[in-house]
Amino acid sequence: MILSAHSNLDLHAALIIPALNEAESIPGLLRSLPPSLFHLVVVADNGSTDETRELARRGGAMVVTQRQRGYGNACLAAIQALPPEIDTLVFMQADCSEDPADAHQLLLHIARNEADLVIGSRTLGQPDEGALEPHQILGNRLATTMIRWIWGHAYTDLGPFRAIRRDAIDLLEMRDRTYGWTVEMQVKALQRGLRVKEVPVHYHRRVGTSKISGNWQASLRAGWKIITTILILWLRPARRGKRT
Ligand SMILES: Nc1nc2c(ncn2[C@@H]2O[C@H](COP(=O)(O)OP(=O)(O)O)[C@@H](O)[C@H]2O)c(=O)[nH]1
Ligand SMILES: [Mg+2]
Repeated sequence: MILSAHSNLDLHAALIIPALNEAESIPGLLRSLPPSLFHLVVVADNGSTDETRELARRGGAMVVTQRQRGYGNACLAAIQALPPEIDTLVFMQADCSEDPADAHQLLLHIARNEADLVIGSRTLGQPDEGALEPHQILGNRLATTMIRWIWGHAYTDLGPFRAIRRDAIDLLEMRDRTYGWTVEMQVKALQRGLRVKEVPVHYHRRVGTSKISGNWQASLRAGWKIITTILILWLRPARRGKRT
């Protein structure tokens, strides 16, 4: 759905919301979006068995469905479905843990041409108590420390709430199909010389059931994927063709 012909930042930004079984949170989230910030809202679903898609459509979003499972797959399908006038992408979770109003801060650095990728840092934003699981905090610390040792850049978070210029994400040639997506973007941005910034964002306890951090098996899988993605990008930086 076209929400506005132009955002007040003079960007044509699309909000991409990967969603898996988020019927509890999607309607409220879509209602809470700032009225003129996004040119287009895309809900990227692959495999929801609840009413996520229907509720997203009813809430005014464009729904992209993708047969192949995985967080990265959903993001890639959403990007492929974007109309040509979109120049900036914002990724946000579907679970109301992030504050859509913070997207303005993310986009500001892009609109001012100060950054190509802006990460919403939950660490800098002092998350609500219990919003981040202890193993998430630890895993984030481990991953960001590895990135600092290898590439010399001190990220404070791998938070999924972020904004990126469309030409920048094209340059990154994103490949990851699952939970290595966020770290792949951050590492490749350093490898390919993009201007990266972080801004503090709010972080709340989610609405509905967690698919990753609230499930120990999924957490282990995601953690392993993040660490191996970092190591592979370090050891084989030119590996572009193979999809993971
Ligand atoms: N389309 C799609 N979305 C996913 C998938 N896995 C997680 N998500 C969404 O990605 C976001 C992050 O997942 P979430 O369960 O909140 O993980 P947590 O924040 O670590 O607890 C949420 O909006 C999920 O609905 C997936 O396989 N496909
Ligand atoms: Mg979440």
